[in-house]
Amino acid sequence: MVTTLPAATGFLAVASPDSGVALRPAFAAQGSRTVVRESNGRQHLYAVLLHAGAVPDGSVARRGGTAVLLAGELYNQPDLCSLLPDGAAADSDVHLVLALLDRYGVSAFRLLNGRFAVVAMLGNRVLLATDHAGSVPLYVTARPGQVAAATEAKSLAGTAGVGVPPGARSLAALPGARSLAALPGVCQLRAGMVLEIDVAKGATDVHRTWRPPLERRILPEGEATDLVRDTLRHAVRARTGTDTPLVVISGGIDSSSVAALTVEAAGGATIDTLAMGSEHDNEFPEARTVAEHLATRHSEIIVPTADLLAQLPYAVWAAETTNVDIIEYLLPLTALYLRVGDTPRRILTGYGADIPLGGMHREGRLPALEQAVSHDMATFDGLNEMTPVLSAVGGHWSTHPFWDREVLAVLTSLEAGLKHRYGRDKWVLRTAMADLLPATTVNRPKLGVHEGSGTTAAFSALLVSAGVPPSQLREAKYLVLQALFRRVVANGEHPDAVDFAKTVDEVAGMQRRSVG
Ligand code: IOT
Ligand code: MG
Repeated sequence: MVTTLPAATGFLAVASPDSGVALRPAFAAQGSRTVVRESNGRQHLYAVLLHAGAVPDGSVARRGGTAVLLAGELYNQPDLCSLLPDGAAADSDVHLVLALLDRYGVSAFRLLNGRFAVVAMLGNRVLLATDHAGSVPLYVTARPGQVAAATEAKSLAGTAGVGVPPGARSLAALPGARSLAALPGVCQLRAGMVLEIDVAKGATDVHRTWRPPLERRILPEGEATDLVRDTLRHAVRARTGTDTPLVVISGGIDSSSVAALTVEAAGGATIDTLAMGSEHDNEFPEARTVAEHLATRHSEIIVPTADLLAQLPYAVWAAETTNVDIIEYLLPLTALYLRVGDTPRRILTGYGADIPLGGMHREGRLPALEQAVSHDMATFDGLNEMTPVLSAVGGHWSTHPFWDREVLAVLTSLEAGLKHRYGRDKWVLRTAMADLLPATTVNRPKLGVHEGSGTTAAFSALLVSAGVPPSQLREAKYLVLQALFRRVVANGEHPDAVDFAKTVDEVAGMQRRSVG
């Protein structure tokens, strides 16, 4: 089957001097699985690759003592190819990474603009790498003689995968990686990081490949809006693939901008758009305005509130986080992705625009806006809000143009007065897109997906009806997510095996007792 999805979307990989390591992968992401075995005389690399198409040719590359596995994709291939001798055109992203590793060593990862996780075996070392945003989460367990890495933590947890066996000594420290309190022995790589491990000795080296810009640029209005539109246009173009793209739209400025530029990139072909809502709350009229203006093939999906909440175990299973705010953003999207259909789709979203633009921050004073942007850019890492697993639970690949490396750098670094101007939030984006969208869309105030879909309100109402005192709501939500995480990530259970109503009742009971 020809697909426009990346060659591989996830993996579990183990490097060891020993042969015959058993792999027991656990993935929330759907797809075919292929076992890969590589050896360079000093060590073996065993992996299970997750992919949508037939044979994942473009996800493994080898030469000499080096083998590279890549889950995800690159967005600056033409630039990268120009760096290779004779302007060699690499046949796939993973071959490009191999060639660049050859030429630049570990610094090759500083060149990549993409959405990926990489594991590479070089001589007696292993390299693990994330993209600038850590947008494809990458987890690792290591002990002398064995390094295991996976794009989902559940593959390394407890008995499910190849986690540190009881009694085995794990590496004292994986510097630069974040340990997960809920999963002892498992660490998550940071955004924009390469972790280099000498497998036999257990020695590690950390390389950082990206940092959010701290400096701010001063630009005339016209230059700023041109720069934003051109950079975003480029990012969308790099993400549209060869089949009809699908853009999930709320009718807000972020997703509408992506939809408008996707229509442009499709060059006359009709694209698909999709909006979701519950029976109580939706943004259907606003989304329809955009769809009609752009002449997209538009659909609406209604997810009843009870069904939406019942999918919380799926959201935690996919995103592997217990952060309440993040799960409330991601739950409606999870529900949406599960209903997109059986054919694997490439999905573009407007997710993440509010982080560098301060869009969630509804107040115009520049010091506060700047503080919000700086704070959010310093704290996004590890929240997993961009994870491709969210859409992969429905068999799809999602990508977020606003978190393209170049778009993110531009948006973050613009001085705050361009983000809030003439009393308008996200002024620079709204103005940049004014010619491509209806005026009502350009001027529409921000409504978060958790609000527009009624998710936050419904989750609160459910807990209150179970007897949680309103003052304890936040804590109760967190406890529910923690209980779900234990089941579907730490214990590797399928979300359908979790009795969600019972979980809510147990947490509510605990809360009543602790208050009463
Ligand atoms: P929001 O910006 O409302 O939605 C994110 C994306 O989800 C949209 O751009 C759109 O592609 C899709 N989407 C939203 N609602 C719908 C809908 N009804 N139907 C179909 N698709 C929809 C939270 C938020 O408000 O989402 N995300 C923020 C902030 C993240 C904060 N994280 C952090 N501080 N680390 C964002 O920047 O996107
Ligand atoms: Mg938005």
